[in-house]
Amino acid sequence: MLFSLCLSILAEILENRLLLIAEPLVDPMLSLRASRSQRKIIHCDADCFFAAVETRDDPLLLGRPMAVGGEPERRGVVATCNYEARRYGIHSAMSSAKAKQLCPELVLLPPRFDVYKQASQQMREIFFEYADLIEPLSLDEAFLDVSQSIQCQGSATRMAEEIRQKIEERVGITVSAGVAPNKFLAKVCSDWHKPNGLTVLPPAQVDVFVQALPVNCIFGVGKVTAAKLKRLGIETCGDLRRYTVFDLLTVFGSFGQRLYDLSRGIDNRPVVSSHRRKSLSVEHTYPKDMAAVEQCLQQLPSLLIDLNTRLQKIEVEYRIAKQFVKVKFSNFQTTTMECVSHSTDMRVFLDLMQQACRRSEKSVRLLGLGVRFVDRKAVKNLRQLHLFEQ
Ligand code: TTP
Ligand code: MG
Repeated sequence: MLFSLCLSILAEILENRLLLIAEPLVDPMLSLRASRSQRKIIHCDADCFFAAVETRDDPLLLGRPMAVGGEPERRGVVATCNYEARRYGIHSAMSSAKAKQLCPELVLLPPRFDVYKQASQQMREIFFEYADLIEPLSLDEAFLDVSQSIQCQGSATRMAEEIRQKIEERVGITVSAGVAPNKFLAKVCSDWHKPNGLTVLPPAQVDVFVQALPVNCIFGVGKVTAAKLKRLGIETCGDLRRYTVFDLLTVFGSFGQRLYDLSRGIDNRPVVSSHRRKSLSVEHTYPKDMAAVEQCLQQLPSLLIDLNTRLQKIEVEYRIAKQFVKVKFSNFQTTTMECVSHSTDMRVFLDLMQQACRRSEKSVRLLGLGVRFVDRKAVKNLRQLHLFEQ
């Protein structure tokens, strides 16, 4: 018992070794405690997930450019493609027609969600062999907090290696992983040596690593914010650090705080096991663009049936706060409209849809309906407020 405890402490010290060496040890016990409180997060992300599952089930696909997605004739889009296809410039969400144009020999397969779900479940079972705290982000991606795990003598690096190996053996696909002291960095790391790579960022290397990181690695920094930052001469996290938190709050609002923290590699978000969804929606791309608003409105009943069916499948505790509609026009411009509501009222959807469709002269290629849910925290605060008032 004592021996394994010593081993686990030793493994932890080794993993944080650079931290211990780099910082002058004023009080060795204090530093040891600090390193012990350091979190160890693993982020796993399967490589070209749907495509990998298809190749596993049909090895003839090996080495050939292939994608999973909708038919080009029905204006389908690519869900994902293998790395061979990516060399042609094909990517997720590209229209299948464009993908075929870029690579005429592309093998395009329809998705088989049940099979992907099964593979995802198998992956999750392997994650549970190493951590209790698992936060799935999607079918093929999850964060694991292994700070308290005693497997592999507590070495997160070895746990990540074993997880990757077991998934390859049992599920038949490869997974890339990142090991770091927080979620932000673990996710960046899992992408660092994709596909089939493992990247470990020890605490002592965080500062140097983050300094050189391009700002678009920060979640929430899309093309628009990246361009805005570039105009200010900010391209890396190191550049961001020249600004005070007040500067960033002034320019970017509350997002400025996140920019300030993440550019220093600080991310205290915990790994949360049950991820609550914020909204639920259904959408459909039509085989032919619809020019008349009335034609769009006629599609609503069937969309509403789909939405209600999906709503029935989720937990009852979700309470609706808003209804919204989405319209994508023929030029791919998308608009949404929403309003406060506590149900899926057809008249409300009709009204929102009418207004949304009129926002452009263009014909319509996609329609969507959805609901946003009440934030559980907000409900709790409200209840507390009522109690307080009473
Ligand atoms: P991702 O992990 O984003 O992509 P990927 O696993 O295919 O490729 P990578 O190696 O870059 O991780 O998404 C996981 C699966 O989710 C993907 O295989 C298909 C599906 N998906 C869609 O259906 N539509 C999308 O737009 C994206 C991004 C993914
Ligand atoms: Mg993936």
